[in-house]
Amino acid sequence: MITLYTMEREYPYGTLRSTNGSKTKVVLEEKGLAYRIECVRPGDVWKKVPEVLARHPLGKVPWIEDGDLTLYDSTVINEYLNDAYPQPPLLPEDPVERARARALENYGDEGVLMRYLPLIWMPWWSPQDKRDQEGMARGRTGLSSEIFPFLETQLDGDYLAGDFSLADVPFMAVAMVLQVDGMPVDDFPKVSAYLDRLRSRTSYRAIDPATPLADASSNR
Ligand SMILES: N[C@@H](CCC(=O)N[C@@H](CS)C(=O)NCC(=O)O)C(=O)O
Repeated sequence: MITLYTMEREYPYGTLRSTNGSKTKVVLEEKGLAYRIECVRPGDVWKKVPEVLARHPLGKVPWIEDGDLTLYDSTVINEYLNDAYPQPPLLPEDPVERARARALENYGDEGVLMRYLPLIWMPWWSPQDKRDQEGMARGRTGLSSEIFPFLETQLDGDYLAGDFSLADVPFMAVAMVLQVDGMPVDDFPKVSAYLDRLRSRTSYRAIDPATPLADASSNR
């Protein structure tokens, strides 16, 4: 069975999960793979303790264990899962469409999950009086001034690259964060419908802030 090492914690307003760990969880769910979660203590990640660095040389989550393999980085892990467990395929067959899907995945990862989303998400893990409200506002402004206008131009169908694919996976984490944050997206009708569509997928249940830790995986 695959083990996913990630950060997840329950709060009165919902279960908060690592955005990158959630990317991998979504793919495990979409593939119908059996897996278990090992919660890594946030303090051990922030302090880069040797036990974390031994599995992830950058001292981050997620990483997975699959048999003898230990593998880190959500994008690399998701590509591995798609190669090792091909059904259902999560990338288009055509090389050009495949490359386009990967480029959009990179946009979600680098442009959103590494830039604007942490400004909004990390404060939710702290008490309200300790949250950097200005940083949160900067994160929301980044989404509404840069990311969502671009996505509006990319969303012609239900998903970013044909059927649901790895390109959509980072945006599952965006859907999760905004469900807790409540940032309005009404000015972007395609994005708003897209985020609702992502939330209606069965795999979303495993990262839904309304799903408690105890029963988050539909595959266990
Ligand atoms: N590129 C990595 C990024 C991983 C990442 O930044 N994870 C966050 C949690 S969502 C983390 O561990 N942050 C702790 C740190 O950067 O010190 C991936 O896609 O897995």
